[in-house]
Amino acid sequence: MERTYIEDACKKAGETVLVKGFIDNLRDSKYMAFIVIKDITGKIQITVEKEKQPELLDTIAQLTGDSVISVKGVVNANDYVKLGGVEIIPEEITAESIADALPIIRKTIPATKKHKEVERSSIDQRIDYRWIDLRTDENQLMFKVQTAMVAALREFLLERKFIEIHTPKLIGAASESGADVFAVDYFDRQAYLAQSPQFYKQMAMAAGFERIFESGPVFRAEKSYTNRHATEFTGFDLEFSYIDSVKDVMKMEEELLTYMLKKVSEQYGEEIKELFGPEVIVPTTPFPVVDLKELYDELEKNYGFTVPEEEKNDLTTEAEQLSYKWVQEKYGHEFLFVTGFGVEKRPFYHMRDEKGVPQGYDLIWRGVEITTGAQREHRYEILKAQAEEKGLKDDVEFYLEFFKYGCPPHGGFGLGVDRMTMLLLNVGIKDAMFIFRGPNRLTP
Ligand code: AMO
Repeated sequence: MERTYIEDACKKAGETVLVKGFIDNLRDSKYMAFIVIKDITGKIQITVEKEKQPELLDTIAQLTGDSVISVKGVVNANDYVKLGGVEIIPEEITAESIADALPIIRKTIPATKKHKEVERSSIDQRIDYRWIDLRTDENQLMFKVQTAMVAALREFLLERKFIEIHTPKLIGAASESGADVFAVDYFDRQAYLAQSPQFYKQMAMAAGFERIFESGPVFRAEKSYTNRHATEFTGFDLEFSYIDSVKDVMKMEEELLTYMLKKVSEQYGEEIKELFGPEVIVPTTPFPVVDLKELYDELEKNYGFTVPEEEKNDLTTEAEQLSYKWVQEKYGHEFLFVTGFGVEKRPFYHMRDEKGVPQGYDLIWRGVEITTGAQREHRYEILKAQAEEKGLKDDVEFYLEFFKYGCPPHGGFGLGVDRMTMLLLNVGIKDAMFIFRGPNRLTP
């Protein structure tokens, strides 16, 4: 017999179905056994009246929480069943895999008259057994939401003539900063893990692709122990040609994110609210924009927040967080474009205006940076001089070649997929990643 997904089985009252999944809950009492079985689409109760079905008792006695079972039985509509008013009266139960007692507590178990509260395991303990942790409704929803998020981004771009590319992750030179790069042995040479598809996104512009995007792994050798840094994360990067200024890049990004949030809200808004709490807010366009200097002035004026003058060429973490309060109060918005960063804080490939200001931005969502974007310098001589000014020469020679044989003006940005997931659901980055990678974490 063919397997039926549980969400479909729930609609088949009166029919015999075969369902398969993990045991989500098990209550085995003297006369009755109630087994809640869960697959990726939902949960359903299996109700056993023991007297009527003595042939099932041996199997039921072996079962433990999280064991995997197959159940063949008749779907029965029953208003007394709390879980959706439907149950399965089994004919056969097969134990496919019996689970040992679980090594982690996935959710706090509230105190009862007889037992004290059992505290939830820490995120690090849960990551040790991530596959068990990932079985929760919350975690499974998280990855369905992430799928919808990335699918919406892709959909938006495909409709606008973007081409999807896949660039190498083993590279010969650092693109962002030499300090944060992982070196790996590459036969008799040294290679690096890509910190960004930056150089290759731009190569695609020189190749006349006009509009490209890539979703892929990004590696950063940063010893950061924050709730928003990982040493490997998923980047969603795009680049497009024939722009007039960085404003075109910002416009593309705000339209892209608005589209994505609308899709996520329609598909999962209610479930997200129910399981994680936050509302999915579809933003209005245009997003607010502020110059870095003006932002520091505003933060000082409104909240008495100050930083030393020499730090005002970059956005500090505290300022980033506080900017959320400000943008909400001033614009009733969750997003904020920040422009006007100092040359010394931006990569050499950002185009600069006549005053030398890099034509780039950071996009802050709910107080956390999710993007860096910019118009790029596509004029060979200027780009070469900017690279030299940053002390980069031989390493970027191959990249500079991209601009020697014709290259349109272009720009683009990079989004952190894990950061977006984390901010959307109000969890930490370790929770938001399938498996987190940090300075102390290389397994599982
Ligand atoms: P940037 O270095 O700002 O820009 O990275 C782009 C986005 O990637 C995410 N991100 C991270 N996420 C998790 N852990 C980290 N350690 C981490 N570092 C960055 C953030 C960030 O905004 N080449 C440019 C992009 C471009 O100009 O197109 C770049 O890599 O969400």
